[in-house]
Amino acid sequence: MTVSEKYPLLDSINFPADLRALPADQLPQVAEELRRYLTHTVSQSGGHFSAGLGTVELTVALHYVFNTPYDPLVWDVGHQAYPHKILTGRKDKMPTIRTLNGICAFPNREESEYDAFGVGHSSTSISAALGMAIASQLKGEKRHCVAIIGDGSITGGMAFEAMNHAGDIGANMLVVLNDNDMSISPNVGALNKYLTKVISSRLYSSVREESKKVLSVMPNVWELARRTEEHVKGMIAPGTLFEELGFNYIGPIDGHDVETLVSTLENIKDLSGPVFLHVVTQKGKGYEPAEKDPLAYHGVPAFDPKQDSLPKAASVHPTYTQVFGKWLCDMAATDERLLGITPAMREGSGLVEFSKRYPARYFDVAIAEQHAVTLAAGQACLGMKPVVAIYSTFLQRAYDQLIHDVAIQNLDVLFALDRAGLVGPDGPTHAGVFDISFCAVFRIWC
Ligand code: HTL
Ligand code: MG
Repeated sequence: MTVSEKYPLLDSINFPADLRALPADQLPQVAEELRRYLTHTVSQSGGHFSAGLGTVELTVALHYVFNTPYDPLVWDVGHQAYPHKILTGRKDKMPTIRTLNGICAFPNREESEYDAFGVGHSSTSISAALGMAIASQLKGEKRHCVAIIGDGSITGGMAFEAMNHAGDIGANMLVVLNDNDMSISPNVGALNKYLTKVISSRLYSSVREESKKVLSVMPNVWELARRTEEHVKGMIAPGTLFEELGFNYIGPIDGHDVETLVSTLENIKDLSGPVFLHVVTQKGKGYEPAEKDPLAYHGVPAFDPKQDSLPKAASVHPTYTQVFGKWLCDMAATDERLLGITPAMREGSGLVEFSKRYPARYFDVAIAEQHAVTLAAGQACLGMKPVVAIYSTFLQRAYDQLIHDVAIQNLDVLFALDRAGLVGPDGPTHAGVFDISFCAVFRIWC
C-alpha cells in the first residue's frame, strides 16, 4: 500500500491552511488518519502518546477555526502537541522526535512559528496567552489568543494567578480545558472532584432549561425558583467557579466530536472577554491498549502497535527511583513521623509502594511544587519528617519556597531529587542541570 492510499487526506495537509481548505464534513476522516499516523510514528520513535491520542480532534478543530499561526495556540506542558506538530509542517520529521538533531519533544519557538510558546513545565499557558492577548490589543491587532490546558495542569497555582488577572481585566482570550480526568496518574484534588461534578450536572442543567419554560409563565414561582437556584448553583450548576472568576463558561462538550468542536469554536470565537471552554476527552482515545491503561502509555518506548502491551525495559541494575522507593518504605517502618510528598509524580518518583502501604502518610498534592515544599515546611514545624520526592527540574518552580520556607527557618525537610543531570529525549525543559548550583547556596544556613 502506498502512503497516499493509507493517508489520502493527511497527505494533502502540510500546513493548517491546507486543512482549512477542506470542507468540514471531511474533518472526521482527517482526525482518523491523524490518529493512525500518530500511532505509527510514536510506535517507531517512542515519546508521549496517550495525551496526544486524546487531543486529535481538538487539534484539528483549533487549526481549522483559528488563523494559526497569527492566532497563537499555547499548549500547556506540550506533551499533547504531537498532533499539532504533524499538522504544522513537521509530519515527515515525526520519526526523529526526541533524538539528537531531530524535532523537540515539546513546542519550541525556534522550531516552528506555529509553536507560539515554549513549554515543558505545566500551568504556564494561561499567563502566556493572556500576555499575548494584552500585547495584541495594545498593538491594535485582532488575534485570537488561545490557551489549551489539561485538568492536571490547571491544578498548578499559576493557572489561577492568570485567571485571576484575565477575569479582572476582561481580556479577550480563550482558555480550553482539556479534561480527561487524568494527570500522569489519576488526577487528584478538590478541583478535580468539582470538574467531575460539573460534567455530571449536565443532566441538571438540561432539566433546568425545561423547567424554565414551564415556570416562566408563572412569574412569582419562577422568581422563587430563580432565587433558590442561586443558592443551589454554587454547589451544582456548571461553570460557577470559572464564571465567578470572570470567564464566560461554555461546555462541557465532547472533545472527540470534531464537528461539534468546530461549530462551538466558530460560535464563540468572536465573543469578547475571557471565555472558558470545557472539553471532555479520553486519554488514549482510539488505541485500545492506551484507552485501557493511559498511565502506562503516557510516555512510551518504541513498541509494536499490533501487540497489546509495551516492551519491558530490561534493566540489570535497580534504578535510583527504585532504590529510593524501597528506602522510603524501610524508613517509614521504623519512624512513624516520616511522610512522603509528591507533586503529581507518584510513578516517576517511586512512591507507588509507599502510597499503598502508608496511605495516611502519603500526599499527592497535584501539580503544585510550591505548595509541596511549603506543606512539608509546615509539617516539619510540628516535628514530622517530610520527604519531598521531586524531579530536579520541577524543584526549580519552588525555589523561593526552598529558601524562604525551609532553609531560612532551618526546617528538617528531606528533598529526594529524581532525574538529576541531562535527561536526554525530553530535552532542555526537563533536564535537571541547575540543582547543584541553586542548592549550593544553602550552605550558608547549614
Ligand atoms: N510539574 C510541572 C511543573 N510540569 C510538568 N510537566 C510536570 C510536573 C510533569 N508532567 C508532565 S505531563 C503531566 C505532568 C505532571 C500531567 C499533566 O496532566 P494534564 O494533561 O491533565 O495537564 P494530560 O496528560 O493530557 O492528562 C510532563 O512532564 C510531560
Ligand atoms: Mg489530564
